[in-house]
Amino acid sequence: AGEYKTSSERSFIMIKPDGTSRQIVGDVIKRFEQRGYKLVAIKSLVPSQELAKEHYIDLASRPFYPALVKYITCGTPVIAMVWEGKDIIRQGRRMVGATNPLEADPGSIRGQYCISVGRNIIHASDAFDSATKEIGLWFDPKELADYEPIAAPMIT
Ligand code: RTP
Repeated sequence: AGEYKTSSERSFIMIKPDGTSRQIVGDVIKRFEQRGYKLVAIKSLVPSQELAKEHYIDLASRPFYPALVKYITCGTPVIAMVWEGKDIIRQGRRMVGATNPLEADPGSIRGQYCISVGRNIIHASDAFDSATKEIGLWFDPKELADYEPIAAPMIT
């Protein structure tokens, strides 16, 4: 839903507690970097109940909502990130893979690392509107870097 931006499009990508435990943080970052995306914010935190509930507010009426909030706030940190670049919202969803690991492409992150919908290791915004909301929820504007990558290597 909503409009898609091009090169400055941003998405909220979060490694969930089971992803942190499984030590896939480096691989996830590497996949997005090597695909060509720019990391504009990253932090490790244990989300409060309030934050987790608000993040998943659209699912509040679903039977699994309490368990979902408990999982996200279990005490193991999540890795909250903002990635930027062409089509990052749609590409991020493809790279993460389908919600149900049984339907996740084997080359996707979920398809490679998990087997259970209730422990599906990573989140990616599903639309422009949710990306905007989630970035605002998890990050202060000051935490988002606006930069042009410098040419490397530098001689001096
Ligand atoms: P996410 O928001 O985490 O990226 O997941 P999604 O859009 O692919 O899927 P969504 O339908 O929004 O569900 C959010 C998360 O809720 C958990 N879930 N558990 N036990 C269940 O049946 C069930 N269904 C969904 C998953 O962690 C899912 O990612």
